[in-house]
Amino acid sequence: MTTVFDNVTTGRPCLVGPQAGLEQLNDTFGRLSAVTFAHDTQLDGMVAHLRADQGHAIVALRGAQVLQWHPTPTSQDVLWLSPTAKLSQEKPLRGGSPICWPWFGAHPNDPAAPSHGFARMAEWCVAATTVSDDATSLNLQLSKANAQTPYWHDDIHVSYEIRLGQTLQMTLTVVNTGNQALEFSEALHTYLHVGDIADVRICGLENKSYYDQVLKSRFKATSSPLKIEEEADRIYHGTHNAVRIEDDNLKRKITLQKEGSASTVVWNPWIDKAERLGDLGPDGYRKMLCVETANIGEDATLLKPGGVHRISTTLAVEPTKRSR
Ligand code: TA6
Repeated sequence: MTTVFDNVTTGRPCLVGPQAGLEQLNDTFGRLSAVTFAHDTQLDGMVAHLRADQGHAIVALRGAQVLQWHPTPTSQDVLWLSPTAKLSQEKPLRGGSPICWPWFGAHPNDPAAPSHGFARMAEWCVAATTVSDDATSLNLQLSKANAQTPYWHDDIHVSYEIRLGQTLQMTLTVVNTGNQALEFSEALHTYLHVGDIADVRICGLENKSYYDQVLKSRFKATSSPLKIEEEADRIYHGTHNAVRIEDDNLKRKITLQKEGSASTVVWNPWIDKAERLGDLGPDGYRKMLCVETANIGEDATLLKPGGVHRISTTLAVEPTKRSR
């Protein structure tokens, strides 16, 4: 059995899913029922199943994309996933929490470059899995197998840790081992599952200024929690605080804590854009809401030689009593 050493910096086996195969992944990184690797027939791709106490999360190895999170066996999924999601398709999977890196939206100079960077379609390798009393973690690294992209830097090391416990924590770490600074924008583009967007309030962005990507202008939010009643595509700058999503339909509130992030994106395509996108399913826009931990544009990161940058999202869910 050959071990595929993908990331020479650590010297540890960093197994790239498709090349390593399920048997080697499970032999090397499987952790009984806490971490198993499998081919998901519905998604038609390789995924990791993480289990801890009551929680269960599913992570696609392609793009290191968290796809599902059930905090308890009976809870509704906290993340929304397109009903047409297929890992075998040569297009980003809509849903879960894709990683947008090292740019957000269109590339600033290259119209041929993929939207939201190359990381979410890239090969990631499995570097470590750990199980403790309170959490199960999966550590993935951007694989050298992507070196063919013109935006690859041999001396920039990108890793991603998914930590499943009472909460779900997703942390992107970028290390600059070279002698040139690197500037990048990024987002942990989390699609939250809501019962009905009409019954949702977004708290924590009151009175904050934002750039409206639909109206192409800057505005200041009101002093009331945000309700989505039309297409919303907002980039709030200078926001480091947590955001709380109150869902009266599913009778729960989701708290999204951020670290290392100064931008917060709120997106719902609404009716017309959802139809144009074509992969949200019937009335899918009513069931999803993106709240994204980001550093975009004026909040972009400049990582100097020897620098380490971390950005993370931590999701927590609590039931609420509020009736619809
Ligand atoms: O985060 C909001 C946004 O930039 C929207 O403008 C919309 O394009 C969304 O991301 C989805 O982008 P994608 O490339 O995944 O379809």
